Amino acid sequence: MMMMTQQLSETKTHASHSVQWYPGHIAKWDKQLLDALKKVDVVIEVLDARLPLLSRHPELNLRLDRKPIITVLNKSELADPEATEAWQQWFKRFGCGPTVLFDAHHGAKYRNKLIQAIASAGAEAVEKWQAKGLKARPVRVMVVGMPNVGKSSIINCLVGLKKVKTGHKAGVTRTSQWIRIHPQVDLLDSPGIIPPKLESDEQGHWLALVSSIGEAAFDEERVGLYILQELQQRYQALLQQHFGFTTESLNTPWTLEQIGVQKCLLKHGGVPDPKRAAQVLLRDVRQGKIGRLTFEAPPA
Ligand SMILES: Nc1nc2c(ncn2[C@@H]2O[C@H](COP(=O)(O)OP(=O)(O)OP(=O)(O)O)[C@@H](O)[C@H]2O)c(=O)[nH]1
Ligand SMILES: [Mg+2]
Repeated sequence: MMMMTQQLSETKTHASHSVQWYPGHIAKWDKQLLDALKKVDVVIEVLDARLPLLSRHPELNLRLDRKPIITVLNKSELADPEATEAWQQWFKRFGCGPTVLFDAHHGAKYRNKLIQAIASAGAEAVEKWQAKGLKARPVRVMVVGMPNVGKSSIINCLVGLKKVKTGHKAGVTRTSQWIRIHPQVDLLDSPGIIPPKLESDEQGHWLALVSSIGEAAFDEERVGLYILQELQQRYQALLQQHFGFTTESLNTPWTLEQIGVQKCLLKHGGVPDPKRAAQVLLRDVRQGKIGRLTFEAPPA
């Protein structure tokens, strides 16, 4: 968290309680986003199904000017199914349009549903276009979302070919391009957007966990310890099983050193290595090795 903290304190001198984290090309994209939004009929916002609200652009809806929005809950195969059900109900009540579950690693299964959702969301725009006597054109759609939520992977599923560069780190996509995904649908790939305001370091920790914040911007040990103790409260049995914690330790907050001991991640002299423990924890949570986990619950 060192770089992030540095940046946070710098920003705090300008606006107290306002935490900003803005890598160069993502900051630039904000203007590009506004320009691109004007060119499309439908917007697909990709969220991480494990962190739906924190991975949502807080102001996107305001900028849409009543354009239809489709919310895609991606990486749904990694999320807790019960929590996902609760989130779907929540989006039905408080969302801005249809919600589509997605798993871009098995995109063929989900592709048609998303294409259908785009077609029905865009139908009104196409009708208006034709009513004006204009030549028919495909529905124009763009994909937006925070870094690493799976935008490019979803586009690859829609296109059916691996045309768009994907990656496991934040900020892989740096330019935009139109892609015809269906005879009647043109799709614009877009770089990820990071929420311009992080209210707290804790939000930064969760975003670091899902790799929406680049590795260089956070301290693995700090994030790891926070995540470990939060997940202890929500998924204690799964973590206990995965790391072999003893039942006596259930009532005290777990530490990275305990993971170090259990997984033999030791430094010289045989003392547990908290940094390597944090790396193992974050990797295992990210990859779903501990189980299907969701990191936030719908607001009451
Ligand atoms: N498990 C799982 N991993 C996924 C899914 N979708 C994408 N990923 C992985 O998440 C990482 C990021 O995917 P990208 O498609 O590059 O994400 P992006 O939103 O385009 O990222 P940026 O271009 O950095 O903004 C890659 O390692 C993908 O393989 C999914 O549904 N399930
Ligand atoms: Mg991308």
